[in-house]
Amino acid sequence: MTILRNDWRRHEILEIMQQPLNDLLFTAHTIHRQFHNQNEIQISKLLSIKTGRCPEDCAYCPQSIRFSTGLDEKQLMAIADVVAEAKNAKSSGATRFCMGAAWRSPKNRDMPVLTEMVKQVKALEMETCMTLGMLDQDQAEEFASAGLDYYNHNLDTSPEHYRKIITTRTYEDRLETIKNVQEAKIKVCSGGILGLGEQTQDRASLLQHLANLDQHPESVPINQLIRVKGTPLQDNDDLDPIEFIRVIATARILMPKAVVRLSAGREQMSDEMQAMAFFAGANSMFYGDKLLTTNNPTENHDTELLEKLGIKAQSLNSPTTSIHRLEHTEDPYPELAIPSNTPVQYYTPRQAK
Ligand code: SAM
Ligand code: DTB
Ligand code: SF4
Repeated sequence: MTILRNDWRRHEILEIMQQPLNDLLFTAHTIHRQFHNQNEIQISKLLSIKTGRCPEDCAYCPQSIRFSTGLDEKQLMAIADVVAEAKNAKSSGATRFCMGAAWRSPKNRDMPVLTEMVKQVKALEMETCMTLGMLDQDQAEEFASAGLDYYNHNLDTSPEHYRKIITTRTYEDRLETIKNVQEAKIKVCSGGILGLGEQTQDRASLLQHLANLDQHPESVPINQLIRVKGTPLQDNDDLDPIEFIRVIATARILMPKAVVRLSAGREQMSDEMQAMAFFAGANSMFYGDKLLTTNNPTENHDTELLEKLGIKAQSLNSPTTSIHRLEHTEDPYPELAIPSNTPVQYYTPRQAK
């Protein structure tokens, strides 16, 4: 077993994900400490720069034009307003500003405004991230020239389950955008959502597709579905928190260098569950009372939580942002590897109610 693999088989991932929880957490946390500062967390702030009326049909999303969710729709924001929000985010401790738009893909006529936003937010000495839907190669290059640091484009779930969730764009379309972003040398932020009615196999498959990209994403957001009234998934079953933690820990093991983000859904999580996610390898989160259109825990709550856990917000240029010490592909912890001839004790996860 080598460290930075991108040839993971589904059964190997299932073996990792379904081993006894204490073993899984121990391995994940050991790897976490080797690649990251376990007491630091990267803080991003989200802003919806264009809200609602999206032509896509993502069944989880409150911004699709096809569902009545009572959303306050908003046209593309002016550059100055976005920059003002970014300044606020910086003063509240965020190091990255993530701008999201409810689009299938950005129109070429909007590119000058979007690239100017990137330049002006970057001028505040913040990292920039955008999530605007599909990007073609030219658009990715334009963003790279403007200095965009990250592009968020999620695979969301397994290819098989994906077809039940989104019909207006394919899994291959998503992989194509990720390829365009990587070729433009923009860092990739790509992850998924749990709670879409998927099975354990689908979760393993999502992680397999992320970890088997030519290059692992630099950032892997793991979202818990926020069940928004009016969307087709509003009545989905609760997700078992332990199953969620298993995915975080497995992502940490498969993609040791990636920053794993405990993303949407924290408002519905207990402090204990979040603490366990940080132990399992999550080391980023969105800060601020709002995500794009839904609520996030209050800043007060998060400040108290981080204080209780002794976790500090990472600053840009802190030595821990470049702690990627292990550049080789040798396995530095062979004792933790699961020998291929070890009979694996499966257990059947309780079906979430
Ligand atoms: N429109 C762009 C796109 O879909 O690529 C960017 C914005 S979109 C809101 C970004 C991501 O937010 C989605 O890929 C999905 O993973 C996540 N998301 C959207 N609605 C969510 C919900 N109700 N619960 C959890 N995550 C959600
Ligand atoms: C990601 O994976 N999660 C964030 C970010 N990337 C853009 C978005 C979460 C959105 C949650 C629903 C909402 O607030 O509209
Ligand atoms: Fe549109 Fe993105 Fe929402 Fe899908 S997730 S409906 S593409 S805003």
